[in-house]
Amino acid sequence: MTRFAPLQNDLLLRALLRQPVEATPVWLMRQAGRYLPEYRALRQRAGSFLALAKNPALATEVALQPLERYPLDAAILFSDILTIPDAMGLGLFFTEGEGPKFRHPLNDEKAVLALTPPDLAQLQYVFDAVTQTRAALGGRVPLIGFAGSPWTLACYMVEGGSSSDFNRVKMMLYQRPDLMHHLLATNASAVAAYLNAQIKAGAQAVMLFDTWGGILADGAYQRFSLGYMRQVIDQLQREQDGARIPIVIFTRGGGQWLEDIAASGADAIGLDWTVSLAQARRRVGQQVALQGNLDPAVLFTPAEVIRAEARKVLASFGQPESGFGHVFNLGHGIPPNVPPEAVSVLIEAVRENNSQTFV
Ligand code: 1CP
Repeated sequence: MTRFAPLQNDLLLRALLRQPVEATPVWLMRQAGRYLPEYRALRQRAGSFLALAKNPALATEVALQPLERYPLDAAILFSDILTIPDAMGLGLFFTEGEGPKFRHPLNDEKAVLALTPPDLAQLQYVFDAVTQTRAALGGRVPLIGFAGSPWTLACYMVEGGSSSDFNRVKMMLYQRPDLMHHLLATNASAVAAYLNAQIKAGAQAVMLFDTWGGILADGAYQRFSLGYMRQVIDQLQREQDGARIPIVIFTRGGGQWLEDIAASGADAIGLDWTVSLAQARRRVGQQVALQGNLDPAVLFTPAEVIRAEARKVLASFGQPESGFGHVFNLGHGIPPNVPPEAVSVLIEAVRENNSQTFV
């Protein structure tokens, strides 16, 4: 017996598994976040982003905020990909306007070799947020859990924060591939254990964010990013309470490697806006579902442009009778200064299309 209320809207899960659906499900990467005034108010009350993310009750409240405004077909855990390196002892902190930073980045060989997967007890606040969010949803829509890819985590761990060129991490990859493989194998074990704990806590689908996979050379991508995502997938629990847990891989800038990603064992590929859904479908066939891929910049344009661009994305995937497996999303996260009304226009446009094409 499951501990949670029965799922009333399983469109997302069916679309990710390429089962028939009566409408295209829609959710948006970074749907909980700074573009919402109610998020900014809660973050101010909590004191910081990390105070929100480390408090399961507040994280639950934030995860539900976008669902109070928009008829979305999924909720996503409110957390961050950098919780894992934080729990490995790197000391995550945020400086206003500068994004994430680590107090103890991996500066030398000794630091890399000393690294071990975290004690999951250190991440209990994340698993509690999963369980509390799932319970608060009451079966309205499924809850997506997530983690960073081993490579994307390594980028932040070696650089000590974000970077414009990721030179340090690339130098390590080229000069000391042995060390890089050691780091990635450690991250892969950590990510697999972390996602399995999220699944046990109540996550109904999981997504790997490979935000920086696209900066790698062809060949290096397969060895240093995709190979380790595959290791993660191989270790994941694929069923919970009798339901299959779909896995989504999102490599930003990964358009040229779709065939390789489709063969990774993932159920779905998240696409950025640089590849058309039509082309992606021709290349991967019925192997995987596709999630995406409206350019987030469209959210800064007038309503009629948003509607037209949303229809183009839906038309690019094609009509439902020619095969299922599309989850409407953006090609990357919602930018922080998007007007919340633009998101309403977008979601309505997707819904309207549903009533016209699904009969
Ligand atoms: O309030 C704030 O100012 C903090 C902003 C913020 C938020 C809202 C950060 C810091 N993280 C998050 C939440 C978050 N991060 C979510 C859950 C919310 C949702 O999707 O609704 C998710 C899925 C992430 C994942 C994440 N964090 C990624 C992968 C996705 C992507 O956008 O590419 C990455 C790269 C991060 C690192 C990170 N954390 C925060 C920021 C600003 C960044 C990006 C830093 C950079 O640009 O390199």
